[in-house]
Amino acid sequence: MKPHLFLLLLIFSSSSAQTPLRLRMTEIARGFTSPIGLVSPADGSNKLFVMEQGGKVKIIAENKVLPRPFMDISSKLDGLNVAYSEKGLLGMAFHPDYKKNGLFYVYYSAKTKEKGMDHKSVISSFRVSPNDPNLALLESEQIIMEIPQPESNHNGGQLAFGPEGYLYIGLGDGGGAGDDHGEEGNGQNMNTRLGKILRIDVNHEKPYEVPSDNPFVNLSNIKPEIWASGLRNPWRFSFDRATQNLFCADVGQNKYEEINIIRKGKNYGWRIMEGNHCYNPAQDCNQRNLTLPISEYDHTEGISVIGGYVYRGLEFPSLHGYYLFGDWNGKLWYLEYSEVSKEWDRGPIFTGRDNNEIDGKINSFGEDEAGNVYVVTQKLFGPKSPTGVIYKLGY
Ligand SMILES: [Ca+2]
Repeated sequence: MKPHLFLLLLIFSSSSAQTPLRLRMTEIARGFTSPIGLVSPADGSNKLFVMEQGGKVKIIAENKVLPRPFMDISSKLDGLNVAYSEKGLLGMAFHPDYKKNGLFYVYYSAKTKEKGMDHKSVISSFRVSPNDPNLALLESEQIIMEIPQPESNHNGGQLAFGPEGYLYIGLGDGGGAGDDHGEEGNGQNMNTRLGKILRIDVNHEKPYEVPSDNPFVNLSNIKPEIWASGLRNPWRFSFDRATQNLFCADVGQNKYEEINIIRKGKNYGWRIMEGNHCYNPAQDCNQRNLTLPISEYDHTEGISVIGGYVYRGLEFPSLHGYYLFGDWNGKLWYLEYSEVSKEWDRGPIFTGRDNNEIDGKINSFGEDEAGNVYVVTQKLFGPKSPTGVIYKLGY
């Protein structure tokens, strides 16, 4: 082969498929039952808190799971079978001043008596015991927000504090399929908090206040808590510590999974669009004022996108700027911003197997105080199936 032809082929092949990222998954702890998240209190303790869907929060300290849970709110939950339910304890975030005020926030699914509703989403604050840093005070609960849920699925569940200290909450479209509640569905209905990312200020005596710089304050028929709209099931989102970009993985309907960068007041398209494609109507949909994802893949590759983190840890500087994420089916990917194309390119993450799939399902990702990124996995599902394993990602 002539050298210049070989060079041409090389250029062609490198532009059509992103280079695999070869990382190592180091097991940190195992034995969790339906683990659905991992958060750090960022208090200098290096402890990790693992949420189990059934209502327990367990502490990993020095790579060991403490025998007594930090918290158990299973009695507060609406009935669920963790083998298939999307309800339960779904999210948790520590207050930025947790070390001083002991406050943290959880998102869970509770029973409701409201007619026509399946359950309600509850966002509450709790306090850690002043006498025991490894024990939450259940009686300290203050309910911040309750949102009626018409169906059992698509509940979102992510909680995260933004760099400015406000609390962001991810809510799905109310569930069922195709967002068929009401005339236009919930994602596009600005008079419901379903299908949105909310932004609230919890640093006040009353449960919460709406920040005055939210995009839709003082408008009739628009919920002022809304930060962004048009989402289907924003199961996991995170802030990039360096750029403060809010990366949100929105789980798709039948065909497309997507990653978005969430900006103030933007509409991310659901149910008009699924990813970059018209959904309802299926053709010639009106895309005006809609913000398209930075990346999508179809259901030949995955089934439910699981949002991760932009790596900003100190341990692996060459990983900086990579958005690490996956799919529930066990596949791991990265996104990398190209200064040339001004787009985010997606490539596979290999972790020892001959493909980018792990041995198990991916439920969530987590990040510790130092910026290390963790994968929250599970092999078998069921109320008594402690097959959850937490891995750290790195070289
Ligand atoms: Ca979208």
